[in-house]
Amino acid sequence: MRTDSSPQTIFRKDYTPPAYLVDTVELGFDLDPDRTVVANRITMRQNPASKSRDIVLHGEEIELVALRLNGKTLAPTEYHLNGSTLTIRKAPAKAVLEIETLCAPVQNTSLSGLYVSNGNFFTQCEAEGFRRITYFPDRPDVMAKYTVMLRADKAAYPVLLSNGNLIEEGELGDGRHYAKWEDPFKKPSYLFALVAARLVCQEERYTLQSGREVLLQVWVEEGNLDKTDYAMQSLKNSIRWDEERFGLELDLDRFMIVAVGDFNMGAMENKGLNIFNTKFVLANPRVATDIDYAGIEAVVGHEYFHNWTGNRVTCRDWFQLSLKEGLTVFRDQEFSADMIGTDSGRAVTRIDQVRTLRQAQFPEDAGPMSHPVRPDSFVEINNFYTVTVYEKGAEVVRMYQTLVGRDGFRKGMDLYFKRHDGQAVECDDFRAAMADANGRDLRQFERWYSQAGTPIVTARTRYDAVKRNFDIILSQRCPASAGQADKLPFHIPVAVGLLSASGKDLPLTLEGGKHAKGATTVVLELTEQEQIFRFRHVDERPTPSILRDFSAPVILEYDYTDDELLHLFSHDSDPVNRWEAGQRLAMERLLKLTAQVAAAGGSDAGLKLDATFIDAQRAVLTDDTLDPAFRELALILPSEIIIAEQMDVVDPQAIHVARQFMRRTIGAALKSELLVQYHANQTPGAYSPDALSAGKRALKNLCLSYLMVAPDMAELKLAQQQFEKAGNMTDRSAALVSMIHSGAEAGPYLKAFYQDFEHEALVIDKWFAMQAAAPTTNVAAVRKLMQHPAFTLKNPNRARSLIFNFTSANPSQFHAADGSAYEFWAEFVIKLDAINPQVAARLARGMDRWRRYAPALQAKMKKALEKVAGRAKLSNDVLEVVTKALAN
Ligand code: B3K
Ligand code: ZN
Repeated sequence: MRTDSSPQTIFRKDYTPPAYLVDTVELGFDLDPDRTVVANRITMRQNPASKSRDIVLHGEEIELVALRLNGKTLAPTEYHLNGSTLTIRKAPAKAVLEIETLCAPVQNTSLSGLYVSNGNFFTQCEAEGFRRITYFPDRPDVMAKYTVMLRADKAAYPVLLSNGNLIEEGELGDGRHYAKWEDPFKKPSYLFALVAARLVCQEERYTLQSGREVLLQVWVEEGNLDKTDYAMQSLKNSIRWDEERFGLELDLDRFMIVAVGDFNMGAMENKGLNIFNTKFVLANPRVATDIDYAGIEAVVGHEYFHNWTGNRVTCRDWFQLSLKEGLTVFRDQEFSADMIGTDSGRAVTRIDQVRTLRQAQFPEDAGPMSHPVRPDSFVEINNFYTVTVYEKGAEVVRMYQTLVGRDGFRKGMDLYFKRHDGQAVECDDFRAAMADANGRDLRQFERWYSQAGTPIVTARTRYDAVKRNFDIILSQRCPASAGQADKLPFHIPVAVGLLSASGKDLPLTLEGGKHAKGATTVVLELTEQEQIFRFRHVDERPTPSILRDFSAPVILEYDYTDDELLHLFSHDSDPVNRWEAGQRLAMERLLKLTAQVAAAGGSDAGLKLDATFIDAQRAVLTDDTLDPAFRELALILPSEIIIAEQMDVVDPQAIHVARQFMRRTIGAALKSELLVQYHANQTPGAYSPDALSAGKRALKNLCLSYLMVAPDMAELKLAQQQFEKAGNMTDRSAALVSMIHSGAEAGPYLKAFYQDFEHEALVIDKWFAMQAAAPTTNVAAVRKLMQHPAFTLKNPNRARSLIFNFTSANPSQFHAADGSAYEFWAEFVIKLDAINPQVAARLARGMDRWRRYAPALQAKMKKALEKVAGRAKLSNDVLEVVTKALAN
């Protein structure tokens, strides 16, 4: 909670090095839910890079019991406690601080610092949670070696874990026991972790490529041991992949993953002791979907890869967050793609990434919270764990690889570790390593880190049949974003191919280009405001395929004709652009239909969908040479959120009606083909989460959802049978969702589902989520669901499952004309803020795009924002979000 009246903005330009460096930290914990005693002994020395001689420590929500400097107790007059900083002025060059503090983990509902979940102790320190455990220079550029002594009741907390290696354990009498852990590597405080719990583990000895043997453990609550195989397998795959792709070896003898039910985000990369949201650990076919399995693989990989990109080389300050997050997301994306192994599988993962960017990052970049990949300021750092820092950050890293090639990228990574292992560095250091290892000038590339907003690349083309030249003229601009008016040109890699009339890739000769002879895709480097690129020896007017593989996170404008798009949709050898052509065809139609619905007062009477489009959809649906996963993606229409982003004034109801009309029309026109594919893509036999099987299930379930837009008896029966006979959660939940969305009586099925999974928290989350996101669920229905005994605001997964899915995945109900859902939003932002500011601030983001709606809705949204902003007691987290929303 805010203690002083106005929140402070922290600026990147104000960075100063720490006055003192820390060599060792010895922590002692006497764990008790109500009153935990923390003893902390820090060995410090003056930092030659700083002129200051003041020791500055951070502390929050903890009670200081004793403070000693070099053996002598300090009287309250010998230090200064101001808000959350404790300062010892004019300290000696060498200082040993001994600090004793108290905290109350059971009362910690923010889930930051040391807290209790289901009777067990866990910690979460990133970004600034360590200061809620003890006084410390809680900043990432202070790296030290830690020794940790844990003491607790043995019956209640038989398992005591911390970072690094277990060096001693034993009994204490009184039913208490202890464990001593030592982390051999220097680390910043945000990577500290402890767990004291009643847990069980799946463990395995694993041999690294070097021959060294390590111990791997996945810790869960009793009763969940049947759900740890996939996390363990993913961990082993991650270890192997990082050895093979980047030559990076696990540096510890022991690596642990611990699952916890109450957690603010996905997982945390604490050194040697990764703590995970149960959602990204627990899986078996009965309870987890294909998407859950893919999520586990990605997040286990992500946290493991942080061991090098984040832990061994960390961030100088929190403005550099993308240094570790953008890079590590890129690494987990490449890992997931490599695990599938096929080109088409790789393309499917790439299309998913593009969809996430458009669904979440582009709107963020165009809204009030817009910020560069490396922000210049923040009020609350927890608000900057964003899709911009993570996903756009990963795109920025991907562009290096596109510019210098895969081998060049590896050289850059090698140099980065050679230069910076054990250091806390900046995004600029990573860029310098990429540039220096490849002899490239990447100075202009820096703008991807400093300028916010999504660049718009406009392409024009001209063909000279006599000279056989084809010119692509590219220009760029970037709209003003919050706090940034004028932008300079970016360094943009634009991958391009040219298709012949028969749909074949033409071999390319780029004037002045250095590409291989016969290449069919070349990367154009757009660095100026406008540039002309000339292709020679082009015998016919080609269809350009621009921004292949989504080579840069930009919006591409090109005046494609329908015929050109249809040509690309049928033939482009680049699967991402092939999919993209289909999305453009759909989007054009969706926007027209939406305008017609709006003009007709919300009615879909008289709407038409052209046969050309339906035929193109049919062709893809029935093309058995295409990967089922690709076909599914090609047939999903752009989401209501993505359509909204294309409109000047958003009309959520009209979008919903238009999109539903289109789905219903496709469902009716392709009914027989959908049925054929539904049956052809069954996956009988034992469940396997592999990409091919998952792709078949995705296509099959998409077919079902189309058939269920306006189902007849036979189609309803199909869904019901699938629900009843399904041998896995993917098929079971897909059948149930299709029933809920069709408006058919789903009550008995929802009830049966609930009863079957009453004791599986993650499945009950799904049960809430699928109802919250259904366009048939209005705010009154959500309020009713909140009365359900299984609902609680205290568990982030549960709160998100119902509230967030309603406010962010159910736009036509969230934007109900009477504004009742906005009032609901305000009420729960406020209620959640009193429990957990980080979760509340995420919910608060739901109103970011309020200025884009019709005036009547805008006024109601503004009122809701003002209601929240006007509260006397608000966290900095929520205050920053709503203040920025109202200001920009
Ligand atoms: N580094 C953590 C995120 C911490 C979020 C703090 N609010 C997880 C991850 O990105 O791997
Ligand atoms: Zn991360």
